[in-house]
Amino acid sequence: MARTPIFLSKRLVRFAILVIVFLFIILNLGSQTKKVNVIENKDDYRKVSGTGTNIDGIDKIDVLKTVASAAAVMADSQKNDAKANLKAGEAAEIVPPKHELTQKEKLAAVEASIKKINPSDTMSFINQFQGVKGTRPKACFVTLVRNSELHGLVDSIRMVEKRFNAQFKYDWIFLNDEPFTEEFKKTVQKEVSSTVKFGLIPEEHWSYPNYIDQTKAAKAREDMAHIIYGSSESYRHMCRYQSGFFWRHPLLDEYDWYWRVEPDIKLYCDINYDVFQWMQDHEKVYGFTITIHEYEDTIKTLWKTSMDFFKQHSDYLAKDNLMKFLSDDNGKTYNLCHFWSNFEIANLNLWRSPAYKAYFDYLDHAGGFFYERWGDAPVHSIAAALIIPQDKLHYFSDIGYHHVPYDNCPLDPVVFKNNNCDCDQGNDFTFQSYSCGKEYFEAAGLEKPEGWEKYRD
Ligand SMILES: Nc1nc2c(ncn2[C@@H]2O[C@H](COP(=O)(O)OP(=O)(O)OP(=O)(O)O)[C@@H](O)[C@H]2O)c(=O)[nH]1
Ligand SMILES: [Mg+2]
Repeated sequence: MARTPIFLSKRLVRFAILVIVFLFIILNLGSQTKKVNVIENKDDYRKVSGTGTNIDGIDKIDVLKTVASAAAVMADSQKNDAKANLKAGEAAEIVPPKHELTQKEKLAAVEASIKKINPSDTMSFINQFQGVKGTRPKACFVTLVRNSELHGLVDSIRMVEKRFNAQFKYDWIFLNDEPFTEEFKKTVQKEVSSTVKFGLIPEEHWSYPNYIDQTKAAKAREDMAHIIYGSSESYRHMCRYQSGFFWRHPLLDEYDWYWRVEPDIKLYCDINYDVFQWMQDHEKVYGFTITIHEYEDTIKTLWKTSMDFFKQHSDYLAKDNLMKFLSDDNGKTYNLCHFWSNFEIANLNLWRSPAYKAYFDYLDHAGGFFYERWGDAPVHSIAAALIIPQDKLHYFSDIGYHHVPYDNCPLDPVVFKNNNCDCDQGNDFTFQSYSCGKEYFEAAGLEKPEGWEKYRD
């Protein structure tokens, strides 16, 4: 009889320990979930990822630490979980419980899946992220802009909202090499009907890499003062950024598609269908509205440098590429044709591909963004025309578009009428001789619209 109370109290102590362990696990799991949510919540993700280093007072390193400590808490709680099971005598062996992947495990899974594909085949790289047909694509607008361009930007936003986004509501990301002013942010937020995100560009994406000779770059700017933007330093950083970095901004990580919009552009017609969905469902990669010839003086060595790269990496060339659009002599010389990149509706994974990253890196080391004035338009165009098959490119003949001083005005009378176009077909640039529309139609084997010659100047 005297033993019973001791036995009972031992059982009570064991029970109390179990309750404490159980509570500990619950609390740990609770705190872990909360921390992970901090970066999974869209608004907080915006705060965290805005600059790559620091935005709105939150340091990215802190976030990584949060992820790491959340993973540690998770691992601890799993150990405790297993221990608790054993204590309760319910499990004969320790079976790790199912859990959400940690950040490290997620990265390892992505790396493993990349290794499985052929890294030189850009389409197979892009396809692994391809959304299911009919589902809404992960897409956004992206605008690189200065605070001083607010007025022209509002005009552009109003056009895009009226003609497209009021109906389709895609997020809009604004990027700047300087912090946006409160006035800028407030005004833009009022104009955009969907989620708006503001990002500061990390300094390492908008400065001289250590392999650039800045004295040589300064001399080049002096020598090129007679060329448009030839003396501008910021224009060169802008072109390099649009070529090699905007798609690396953390704010774009969650998207597969973007539509580039600049201040002071116009959309002349209604767009009654979801262009991102159309691109995704038709398995297109790069869409444009205007083609044009480049100023030769700005890209004196771009073609030679590009061809040197592709000679060393011929495996990056797509089989059915669009070399004919770029060159009239099978690659020997550049005919200066390119897609005008102030408008682009494209798949971000094109630029994230091993081929494009290696190409950009090669160009960047050659120095022409600073020693000449290489534009992002010919750089994007040469890559898009060569590393993906030609049927992955799409000319949006139905999107009425204006960037000073040229128009894409739909020539098809049905499109013009049905989409309420507000432009002068006589001004359409597509088949004028300074454009490269004729070259594009011929290289891609497309039939030119009836009467196209009458638009040629
Ligand atoms: N934040 C920032 N944005 C810039 C800078 N320079 C250009 N941009 C943006 O980059 C895009 C391209 O610049 P633009 O000046 O339009 O270049 P462009 O289209 O070749 O020349 P334009 O014919 O003058 O329009 C635009 O969206 C600009 O707002 C800069 O120094 N800082
Ligand atoms: Mg512009």
